[in-house]
Amino acid sequence: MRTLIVIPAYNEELTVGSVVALAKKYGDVIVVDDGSTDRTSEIAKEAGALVIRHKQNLGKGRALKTGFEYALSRDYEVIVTIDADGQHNPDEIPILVDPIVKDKADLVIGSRYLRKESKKSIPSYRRIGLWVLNKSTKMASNVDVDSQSGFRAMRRKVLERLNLESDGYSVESDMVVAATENGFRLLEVPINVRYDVPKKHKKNPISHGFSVLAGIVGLIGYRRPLLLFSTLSLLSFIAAAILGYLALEPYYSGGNVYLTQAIGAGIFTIIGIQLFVAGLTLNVLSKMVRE
Ligand SMILES: Nc1nc2c(ncn2[C@@H]2O[C@H](COP(=O)(O)OP(=O)(O)O)[C@@H](O)[C@H]2O)c(=O)[nH]1
Ligand SMILES: [Mg+2]
Repeated sequence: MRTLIVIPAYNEELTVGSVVALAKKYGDVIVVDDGSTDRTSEIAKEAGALVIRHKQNLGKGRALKTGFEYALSRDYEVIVTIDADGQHNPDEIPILVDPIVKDKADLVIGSRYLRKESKKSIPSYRRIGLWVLNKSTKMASNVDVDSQSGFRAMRRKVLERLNLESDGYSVESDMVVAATENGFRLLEVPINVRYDVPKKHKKNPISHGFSVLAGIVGLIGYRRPLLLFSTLSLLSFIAAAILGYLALEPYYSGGNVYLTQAIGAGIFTIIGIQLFVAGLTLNVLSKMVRE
């Protein structure tokens, strides 16, 4: 099957060359240089990739979209995505493509969790963040996968149906949600991820984690509004209950009601009700939109 390997790259001159050189064995290679200020484009071309360059940095999501548009404009049947920073091993591309060729899956995700050794290699502070992101992706999609892995293979028809909203890193979760929603078959296969590369993460893990989480919460709000809003509403009611208790407790022990706490309890009750109503409304709307 005709395969296109899409490599999003932002300032990866140290590693993109070897990734391209190794990936070339398994299909045509396109590097989407997302406004790098180093020699990413030059080295990628030299190594044998087709290069499309964004004039400025638009984010990983947009870079992948550029690559996907190219794939759809040609007759590629399988599209692989792999990171340019050398964390993934291009020689594992056939492991991802195989289930598609054998018609066992439409979207294959390279997972760090299926093998003990590769799971252990994830630094522990990252593991916590990844757990949160995986669980919230699960809330949006109902599937529990290595939602942040950028090493994937997919059938052309998956791309034809995807309408990705995410520009940044939450694109990885977005793809999982959109694929399950369209009824595509998802499969995870074990891969290895290296953590001894020169520039393994381009963003600070905390702000990166929160921005991905914000993107995923947006996805949950869009796909499953009732779930998101009833959770928020429940939190409001809990806050109201705690404040209500603090307001009345002094009264029952012989003093006055604490007014500030009582007002707070009232406000959180109202917010809770409003959130719940908003959830119900959006739920109906999102169902209508999808029908
Ligand atoms: N096109 C593009 N690629 C990016 C951007 N940020 C990161 N990447 C690429 O996306 C891949 C994964 O990024 P990385 O920071 O290593 O993510 P992490 O390993 O999940 O922390 C690498 O190949 C990067 O070059 C960006 O703004 N635009
Ligand atoms: Mg990386």
